[in-house]
Amino acid sequence: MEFNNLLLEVKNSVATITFNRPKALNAMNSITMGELYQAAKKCRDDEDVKVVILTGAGDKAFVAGADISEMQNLRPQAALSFMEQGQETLRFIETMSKPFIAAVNGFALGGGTEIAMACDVRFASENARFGQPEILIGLIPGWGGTQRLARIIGMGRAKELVMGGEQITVQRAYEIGLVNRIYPQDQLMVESKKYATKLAALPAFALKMAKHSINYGYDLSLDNATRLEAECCAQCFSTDDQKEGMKAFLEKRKPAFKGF
Ligand code: CO8
Repeated sequence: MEFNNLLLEVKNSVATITFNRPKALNAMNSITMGELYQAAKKCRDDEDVKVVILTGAGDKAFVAGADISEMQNLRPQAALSFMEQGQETLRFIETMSKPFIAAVNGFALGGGTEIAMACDVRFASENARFGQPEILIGLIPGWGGTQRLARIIGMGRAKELVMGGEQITVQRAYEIGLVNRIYPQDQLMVESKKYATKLAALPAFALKMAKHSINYGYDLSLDNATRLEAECCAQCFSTDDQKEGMKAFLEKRKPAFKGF
């Protein structure tokens, strides 16, 4: 499948999707968002893909937001369609059975922070900057930013960022739990791929259950959420990988997981 604004590479069980409009700092227009959805589906359906990395082309930006030139003349209904397209795509990524790593290599503003937040973990380079600056152009976030940011960093900090529109450094993003790890720019992809390769070798069904339990348990009551967790954990006992993992532990050897 050929894309205009994305690159998709699959190597050693890891897919890398690169936003590829560096001249516009990888700003997301509707074509790119559509391609992201298609690329994510392709990764879901490709049995060779175990983990997906999202990153941006160039050394300046991950994604500098939704494309302002495309948005400037939208009427509310068309704006809503663009938001729905983005929200569906990001929810698809967030709930897909395979892990997603955001390798944030520069500006992740507005829609860029929103895309990163839909991923399971966020690694970032030392020059990365985050923020929800929509308020500065007369908007609020529309691709889940008001909701995921509050869930990840807490409501008080989310309100500060969304209402004030300031950018924050990667160090601050790390302090407030928005970023998991910081790397020098030239190490970001090396380390992201290393981590992805590590995940790719883990039991795929258990990884899927881990993601599912956290995603779908988060907004439930503790009673229902722990029940969901127990059901997900119980299902792992139906896999060969659970048997192999425990057997290998008891035999003091490395497990050979098959992915089911
Ligand atoms: N949209 C379109 N073009 C962009 C964007 C963008 N978000 N960001 C950068 N560009 C373009 C610039 O216009 C410029 O193009 P050109 O060379 O043709 O003039 C090129 O990228 C380089 O940008 P700058 O010259 O501005 O580079 P600087 O290093 O000076 O500044 C910044 C970098 C700080 C990242 C700056 O470009 C900037 O502030 N960008 C906009 C950031 C922003 O406001 N993002 C949020 C957008 S709104 C959003 O994401 C809402 C998402 C969901 C809502 C959907 C509703 C329908």
